[in-house]
Amino acid sequence: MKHEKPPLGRISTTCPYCGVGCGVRAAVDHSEGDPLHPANGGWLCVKGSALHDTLTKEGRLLAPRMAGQPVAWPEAIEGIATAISESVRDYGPESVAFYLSGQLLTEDYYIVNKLAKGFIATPHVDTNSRLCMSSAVSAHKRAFGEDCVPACYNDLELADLLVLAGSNAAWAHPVLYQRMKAAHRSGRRVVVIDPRKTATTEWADLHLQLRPGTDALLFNGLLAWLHARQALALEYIRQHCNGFEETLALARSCAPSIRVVARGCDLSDADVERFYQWFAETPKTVTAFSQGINQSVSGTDKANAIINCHLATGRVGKPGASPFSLTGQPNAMGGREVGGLANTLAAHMDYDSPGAQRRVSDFWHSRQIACGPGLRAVELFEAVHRGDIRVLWVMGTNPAVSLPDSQRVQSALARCPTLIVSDCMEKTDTTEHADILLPAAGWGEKDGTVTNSERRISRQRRFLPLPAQVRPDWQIVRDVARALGHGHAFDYHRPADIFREHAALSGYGNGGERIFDISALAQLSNQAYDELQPVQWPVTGGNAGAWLQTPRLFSSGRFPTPDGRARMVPVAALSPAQQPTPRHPLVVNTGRVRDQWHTMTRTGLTPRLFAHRSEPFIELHPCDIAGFGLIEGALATATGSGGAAYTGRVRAHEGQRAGEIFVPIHWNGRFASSALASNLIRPVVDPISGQPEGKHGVAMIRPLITRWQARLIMRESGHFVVDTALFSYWSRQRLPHSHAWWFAGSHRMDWRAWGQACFAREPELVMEDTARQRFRAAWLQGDRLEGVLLVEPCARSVPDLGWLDGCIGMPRLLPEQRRSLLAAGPADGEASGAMVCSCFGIGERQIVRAIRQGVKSCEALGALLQCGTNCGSCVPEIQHLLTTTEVREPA
Ligand SMILES: Nc1nc2c(c(=O)[nH]1)N[C@H]1C(S)=C(S)[C@@H](COP(=O)(O)OP(=O)(O)OC[C@H]3O[C@@H](n4cnc5c(=O)[nH]c(N)nc54)[C@H](O)[C@@H]3O)O[C@H]1N2
Ligand SMILES: Nc1nc2c(c(=O)[nH]1)N[C@H]1C(S)=C(S)[C@@H](COP(=O)(O)OP(=O)(O)OC[C@H]3O[C@@H](n4cnc5c(=O)[nH]c(N)nc54)[C@H](O)[C@@H]3O)O[C@H]1N2
Ligand code: SF4
Ligand SMILES: [Mo]
Repeated sequence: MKHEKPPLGRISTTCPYCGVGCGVRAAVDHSEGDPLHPANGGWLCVKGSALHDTLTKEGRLLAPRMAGQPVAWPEAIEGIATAISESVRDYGPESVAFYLSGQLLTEDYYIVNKLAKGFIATPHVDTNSRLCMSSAVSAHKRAFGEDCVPACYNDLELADLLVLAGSNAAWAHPVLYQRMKAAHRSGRRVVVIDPRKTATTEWADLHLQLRPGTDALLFNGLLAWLHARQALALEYIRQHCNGFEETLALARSCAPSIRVVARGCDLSDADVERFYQWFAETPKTVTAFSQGINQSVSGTDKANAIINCHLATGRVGKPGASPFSLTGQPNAMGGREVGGLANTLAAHMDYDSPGAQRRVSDFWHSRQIACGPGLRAVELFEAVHRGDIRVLWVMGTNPAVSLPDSQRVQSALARCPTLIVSDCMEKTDTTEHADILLPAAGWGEKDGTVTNSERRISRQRRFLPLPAQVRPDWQIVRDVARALGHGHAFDYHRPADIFREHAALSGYGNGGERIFDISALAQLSNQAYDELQPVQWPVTGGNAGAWLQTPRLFSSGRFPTPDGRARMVPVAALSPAQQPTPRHPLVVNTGRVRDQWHTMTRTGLTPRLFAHRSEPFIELHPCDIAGFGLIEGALATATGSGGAAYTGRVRAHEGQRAGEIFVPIHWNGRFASSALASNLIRPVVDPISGQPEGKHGVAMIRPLITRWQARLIMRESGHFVVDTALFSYWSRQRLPHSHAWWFAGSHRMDWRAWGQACFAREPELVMEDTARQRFRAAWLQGDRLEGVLLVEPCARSVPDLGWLDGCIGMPRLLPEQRRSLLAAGPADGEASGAMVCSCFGIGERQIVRAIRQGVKSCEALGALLQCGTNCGSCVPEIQHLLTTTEVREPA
């Protein structure tokens, strides 16, 4: 492994966002894609490109706190150790639980898992990967015997048929998407299976816009159809698979014909047949799947239905032919390696793996080890609510936002006698409930490893100074372990010490039966660890078993099951649990937007990443907008069957199926009044994986009737606090030079007095029209604009803030600018519209104008406006505008 040194002053590290795991060359003030990293070869998406904008002290948690008061570290560590040991003494080890995250580094993850299961002896260690990958994990275990992703990224490029099931890769795995597109060649086909049109479906040769939740039926139908057409690899099945007859029988009884499948999935017969035909005739087929498959009560079955079709055609772990579960978080895979899920023990060993408990406790030298699976996320928080769990330590995740039924989760957090939260940020919906709050080092401040979707381990390296009172997660856990009296087993001085032990455990007593084996890395020197180049597991230093052929697994047809054969799993195509009723007639789909990351604790800091979607929204088909008495661009409230609500701006989307709404998962109590997607999702789970049904809630929707809508823009937000009682709706966003809010409500307001309170003084300019519910005021400091308040009877008449934000950025206003302040811009001003290209700040209206003037291609638009020429994340949207904008013929 040769160490390629980055240019002077740059450190090679890994992006902390998605599971693509792109290499980044970072310096204190700038970062760029690492051209030598095998995942991205130099590319970064818009989130990766904006990483540096998020490295601010703003909102950071900079000292430990107990009961809201800053304390010194020794006191915090002692407080935690006392809470844990008292709880163990009085209520037993199972009264202590840990809730972890796929965003922790492997070393952090390993050490918590060891402390909890091996020394406190509680099995209750689960992770947000339960909400993310656990169905794929269960499906891999059922089919292959171990949780292994057989494919590698190159397979996405080599495939002649690429099936993307429940994946919006264009937004969620943007660099992989770019790689797939760049490898496009004639004859290659792309099928996207998704109930709504997305940036990814724009690229598809065939979009199967199925009824949500019906994927298992579609793939069962495929298996039956392939069999009827004699398109199965019977010899491969005979040699390498068990369970074929039963699996086929159930598939045929659920999905006897194309007609039945098409009806069930709400697709046309012709489209279903076309997909089946393409699958039959294309040996090099990859089916990549993500949350549209996993986040379902039948997520494990859906994934197995996909894997069944690949096994039955012998397309597993071959170049360009494999099922491929795409991981979401940067270290979702690393968490699975260490055993962070409640049903696993450590290093790909389950509690019921023969000899595993003995082996792991020997290796750890622990006297008492947890002896059976712990509670999985949803059950875990129920146990907290019941009071069975009395000490809960949440690390690197924001469950108050991301778990279903957030009201219930928040009340569990509030009841928990000792809630410990480790986070980089001071204020999140979860930290709000913490009794002990620990300031964790963030990206750039810590060292360790992460593993991406293709099993590739990469280093995250530190390139920033560590704020004085901030600690990396592994160090905090080590100190607590020492305070609990386990110092002998936690004698770590650096992440490399932990990594070596983790690598050694993977090989310990592993006679070749566990594929996850990186024991060749157990002897790395500190320097070799520092210089570790991206490497795919297994890494066994030459004594690999028959199936260990990186970069792919299972190419030989041998699997890590007792008899070496894969298992096809009979799958009954069950319906989603949350079904619409007359009171809640709409199906709720939830997911990601391109430029935000989860609960926005980092991406919400940068103006650039707000430009694409600036407010919580609800997307509906235009017929539902009319049918439910809504108005596009106005506010609406969706109410879930649990009674909680989500308020957002109505967006019409032709690509939404009628009767279904889509809401983003990102907004939360820090950014809006009531915009938690999880308010619309009930905590029902897949019985096998325990993964919640995050993609299928039900709701009623009604317009939010208000008397006025207002926008406030301020240079400094200072100590401004939203008085939530005044408003039916608020949301906030960052602009390049200012902070901005939306407000809407019906209270009779004295706007002059309210504005005065916000800025602590009289406005310089005022325009008031009480009869029409209009009020506009501007605050200046000499020639500098400090802020503006605009109130209108409805949202439509509220002007865009782009021009005003530009004015706030000016060192001094020009006289004509000053005159236009209350009009929010010159009368002839050209607005740029909703942001499309965040890298160069190019808006939809600018692009549409250029298209109308005759610019015909994405490349030509790039040459003219620069849009789409940096990270490329917006190219699908530009292409969409090119196909949907009517070009005005010259008169
Ligand atoms: N920009 C951005 N990127 C991210 C993240 C982020 O927060 N922001 N998060 C990362 C993480 S942790 C994850 S897990 C990944 C998730 O990556 P994805 O799974 O690709 O993203 P989602 O938007 O959650 O959902 C994907 C699609 O599933 C569809 N879907 C819903 N129901 C069904 C169904 O029944 N069947 C099928 N076939 N499709 C359905 C939705 O319409 C949606 O378009 O993204 C990662 N990347
Ligand atoms: N309805 C619905 N619900 C969903 C989903 C969905 O599609 N629909 N998606 C689910 C999925 S796939 C996922 S992955 C989850 C994500 O949901 P969460 O994990 O809850 O979301 P994040 O915002 O990523 O939370 C990470 C937290 O860790 C903090 N943090 C960042 N770096 C560090 C660090 O190094 N150390 C520590 N200690 N803290 C750190 C951040 O500030 C943030 O508060 O949401 C799930 N919930
Ligand atoms: S695709 Fe974007 S978010 Fe994902 S790892 Fe690469 S740069 Fe980071
Ligand atoms: Mo995820």
